[in-house]
Amino acid sequence: MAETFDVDTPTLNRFVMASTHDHDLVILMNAIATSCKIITSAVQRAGISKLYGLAGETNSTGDDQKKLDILSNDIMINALVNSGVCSVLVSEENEDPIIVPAGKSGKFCVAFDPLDGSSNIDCNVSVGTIFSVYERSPGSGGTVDDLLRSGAHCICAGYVAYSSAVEMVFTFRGGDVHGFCLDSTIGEFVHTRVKMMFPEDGGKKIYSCNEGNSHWWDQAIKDSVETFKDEKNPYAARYVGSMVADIHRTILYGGIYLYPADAKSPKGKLRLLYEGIPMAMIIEQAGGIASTGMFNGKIQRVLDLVPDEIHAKCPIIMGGKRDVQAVYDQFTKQG
Ligand code: AHM
Ligand code: MG
Repeated sequence: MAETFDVDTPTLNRFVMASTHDHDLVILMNAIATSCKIITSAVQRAGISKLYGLAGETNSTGDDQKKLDILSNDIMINALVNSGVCSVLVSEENEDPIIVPAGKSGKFCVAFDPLDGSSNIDCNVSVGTIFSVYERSPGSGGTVDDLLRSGAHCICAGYVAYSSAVEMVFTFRGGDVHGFCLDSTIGEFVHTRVKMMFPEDGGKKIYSCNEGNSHWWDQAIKDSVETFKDEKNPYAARYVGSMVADIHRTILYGGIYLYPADAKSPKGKLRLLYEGIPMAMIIEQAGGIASTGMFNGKIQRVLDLVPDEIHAKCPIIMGGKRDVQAVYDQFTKQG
């Protein structure tokens, strides 16, 4: 059979241009996509370029930074600062926000985790980039307060999975969720998944969490996971330990991902601005539920939380309705 060659490639750039009349947003998405292509190159050549291992620094949360963490962070900061459309950047790798100099400043505020899944970097297991985009508040010249707002103000969120293929998934506020695969032969992300939605019937029965923490979990979380291990029809346990990979699988196959609050980490582990909010927006707009579980005495949407600082943490229970409801049922039982 003769090979077909696409002369009308549906690229990410084309999709963004068709989806918005905001030229600055087109520039921003282009800068993010370009950063992720350069990070792809760094991730794929890490062994050859001797980029595995620690850089000898710690990040905002006190974690040891890997060489690839720092490199990916520099790649994103340089692209976003020079895009001319950003005023404030918050990165997992920088304790303080980055305020873009006046001459290059624009209307967007971007929070990102440049290379999420740090524990998987050195063993060539999937890692990812996560980002959320806010617009400056009216009248603001761009301060950190523009980002210290709930997910209701997030205008665009996405992630990129660096895996057997490189895939970007993103959504504009209120829109559908779309997936784009990086075609290395043309260096472009190509639209491959249109309107991503959780499987209607709940999909595969999969639970995904670091069960090594179960000793510190609340009873309701312990009971939920025990329920998933039903002896007649047990769920499968799948946990990569890279949020991007675990969430991507959860949307595509179904199931539930949990990183709950526990006695050791009462606010959970994951960070609200560049892990919780962007993933919650994608999950909800793909038809799932993104909840905190029981947090400060009530069950809340992750998108309703307001960060009190740029590296604020949040508990996360995300997935299809069938499976998150099973956890809610255990909270109800516990009263
Ligand atoms: P990181 O940003 O330092 O990589 O931490 C976030 C990661 C998530 O990708 C992942 O879901 C989680 O931490 C794994 O944590 P743990 O190793 O405690 O299971
Ligand atoms: Mg990280």
